[in-house]
Amino acid sequence: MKKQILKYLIEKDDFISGEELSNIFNVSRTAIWKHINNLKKEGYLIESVNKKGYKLLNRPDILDENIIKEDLKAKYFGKKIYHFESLDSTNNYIKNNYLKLNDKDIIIAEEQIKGRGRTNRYWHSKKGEGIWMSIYLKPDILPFKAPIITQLTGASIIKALDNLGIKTSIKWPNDIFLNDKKLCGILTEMKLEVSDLEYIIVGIGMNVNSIDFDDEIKDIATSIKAEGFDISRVDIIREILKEFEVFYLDYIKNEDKKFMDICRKRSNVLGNDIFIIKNNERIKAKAIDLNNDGNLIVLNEDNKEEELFSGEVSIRKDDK
Ligand code: BTX
Repeated sequence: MKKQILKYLIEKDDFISGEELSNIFNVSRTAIWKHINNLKKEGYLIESVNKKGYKLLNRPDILDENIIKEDLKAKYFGKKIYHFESLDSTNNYIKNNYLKLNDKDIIIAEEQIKGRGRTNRYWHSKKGEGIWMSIYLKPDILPFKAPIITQLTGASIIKALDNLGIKTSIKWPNDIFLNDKKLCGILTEMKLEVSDLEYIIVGIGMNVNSIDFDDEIKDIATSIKAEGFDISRVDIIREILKEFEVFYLDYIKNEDKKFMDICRKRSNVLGNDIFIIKNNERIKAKAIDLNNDGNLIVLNEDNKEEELFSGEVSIRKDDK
């Protein structure tokens, strides 16, 4: 009921009397008043004027489904958004509930208690400080075509932030950097049923409002705000969903991979000396290209070309 009243206030964008609301929702005016008070406690700024009623003036920076949808340009992604105050991990939520979810559903949490990166590394996801979001996908593609969706997502994020005036780069295959620090990570997971693809989960973790980072990451991490930009999480999510939708549908329908051009152009490893981390070994190499399968081509120490598959290795920049 509270959410419906809120939706109504958002759409109305003007005063509406308690009486009118009580007629619409078929409850007493006192019940309406209680819901309005609860919304105020959550941070919604609602003006109450005698004889005129209630008007929504301002909303808190929360990632509510209705707020995101209000000016969403994506047609399919964002149709259904599940928003939680707290989850262990938005990727885990999908794993545990996928039978109840539909293709393209979005899961967002204000905080994650056990946010995960690759190989189960901890992903810091404090309350209200970032975008902790997962997209549930059930495309009709062969499993080997799924991993490149990490880079498709990376290109969407780069484009989304470009639209908002923030120029980022991508560290192959799954990290977005801003001013040489890690802004965002992508964790793509999939489930196979025998040899068929059951689903893909694309998890996106982006630091937006964080200023104080925990010791473990304070030298390597940054946020939109820490770099001097004042952009709401809602606006960033809308842009990401819009750009992701274009690349994703083109890829699934036509195998179009033009997103790889962005990954190449905005790579912060191509042309650089790197270390390849494989089975606890650290091997020096030079990153020279990114092919259309999303694999990194390197020159190893014997000057031989080698193709690196994103699922199998991770890389470090030479100076890190
Ligand atoms: P990754 O394995 O590339 O990066 C993990 C590493 O990044 C950590 O070991 C740590 O050094 C560093 N790190 C941890 N937290 C942060 C942070 N907030 N900002 C910058 N650096 C950090 C990257 O994995 C993929 C992360 C995906 C996170 C999303 S959030 C929504 C979804 N749910 C979930 O559990 N994971 C994904």
